[in-house]
Amino acid sequence: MNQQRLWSSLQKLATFGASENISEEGITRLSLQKEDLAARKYVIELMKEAGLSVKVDVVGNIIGSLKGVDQTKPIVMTGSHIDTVYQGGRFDGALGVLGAIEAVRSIKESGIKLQNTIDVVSFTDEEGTRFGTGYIGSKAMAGELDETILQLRDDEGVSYEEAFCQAGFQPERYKEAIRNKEEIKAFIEMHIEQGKVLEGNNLPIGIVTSIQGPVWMEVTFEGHADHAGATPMNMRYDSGLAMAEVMLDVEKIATQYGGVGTVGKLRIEPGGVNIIPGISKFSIDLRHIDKTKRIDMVNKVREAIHQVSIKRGVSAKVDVKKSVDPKVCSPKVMEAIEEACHQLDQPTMKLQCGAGHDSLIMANITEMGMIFVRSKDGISHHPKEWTDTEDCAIGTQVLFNTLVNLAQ
Ligand code: HGY
Ligand code: MN
Ligand code: MN
Ligand code: MN
Repeated sequence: MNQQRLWSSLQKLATFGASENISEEGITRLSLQKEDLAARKYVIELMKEAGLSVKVDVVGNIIGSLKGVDQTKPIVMTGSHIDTVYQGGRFDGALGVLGAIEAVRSIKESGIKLQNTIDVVSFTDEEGTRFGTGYIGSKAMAGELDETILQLRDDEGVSYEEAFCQAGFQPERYKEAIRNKEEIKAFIEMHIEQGKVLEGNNLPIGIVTSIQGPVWMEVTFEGHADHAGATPMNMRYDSGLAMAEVMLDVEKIATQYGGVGTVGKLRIEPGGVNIIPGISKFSIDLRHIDKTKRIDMVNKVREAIHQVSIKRGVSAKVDVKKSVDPKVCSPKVMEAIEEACHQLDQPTMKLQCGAGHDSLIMANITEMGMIFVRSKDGISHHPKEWTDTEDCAIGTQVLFNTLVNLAQ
């Protein structure tokens, strides 16, 4: 495993979508936008340099294969994503794609002959930042993509379908991206932890036991835009105050259930200083590691939305944009990762995962496991996201051994 080669590929990938002042404004590389398309070309180049046979499927998943000795055996798959959030960091997703390319390239260079083929995948649109849903590439592979997704529009009004076609993909043929269960033996994703647990335990590597499931809702309150000066307080239908109340309800309910709740994206129309908000549109991201509690949280938040709409005389519309159940990682894959750490004399620990990943979807069609790599100060979805080069290298070496353990 060549640490320098990995590190320079991570720094090069970070340039695609980097703002001038990257340390303050980070990287914005939204799915299917020009920065993402340029980054995709770079990833394909890296896969070819690594000696992998590369194909891109109808929804833009980039798949680099290292052929195994026995083509009749199911493949071992590893990968992550290269799209980012707004003003994101250098490592979220990127480490799981570039680290996988480096691990498989090193396996090839080492001369080890593996029985099973290894596929390295860079999934399309994991984050969902641009079109408000996410996990598109993994959902297409798992047969969970439905065509309503293709009509979603970004903030500029561009539909997913248009964006796919402009990028040269064939979204209407999305069913061709489906991989059946039998052809995949296991899926492993290496990812930065994006939390503080590994750092708190002074460990570079963790083995994920389970992953929280996210629900994303888009709520629209419609009241009456009116004059801010001439309308008495008791004669208003203020959609902005309705939104404000529900934001606090989300915090209260998530805290009460021991889950997490976030309102990260919001918009008021018409949006003038002296106009009472007519329409307020906002996102709600709710997560819990326990499926039943997550359902209860969602129901409580829906009830809160309903109560506030009655109290304030505003109409409410709730669209669920994403709902993925929490997942437990495969003991078999966890064992392979643990064996890899043992082979490398690498102390590790088991931990839960708060963030969502393509692994949540891949768990629906195969044995899934995740390798976590330490995040500095637990920061992520932020320009200051950081993982030391040594930790990236250790994570990649653990992935190397895990892949060999599963595919030999
Ligand atoms: O939302 C998440 O947890 C991930 O970053 N997509
Ligand atoms: Mn992310
Ligand atoms: Mn990620
Ligand atoms: Mn309330």
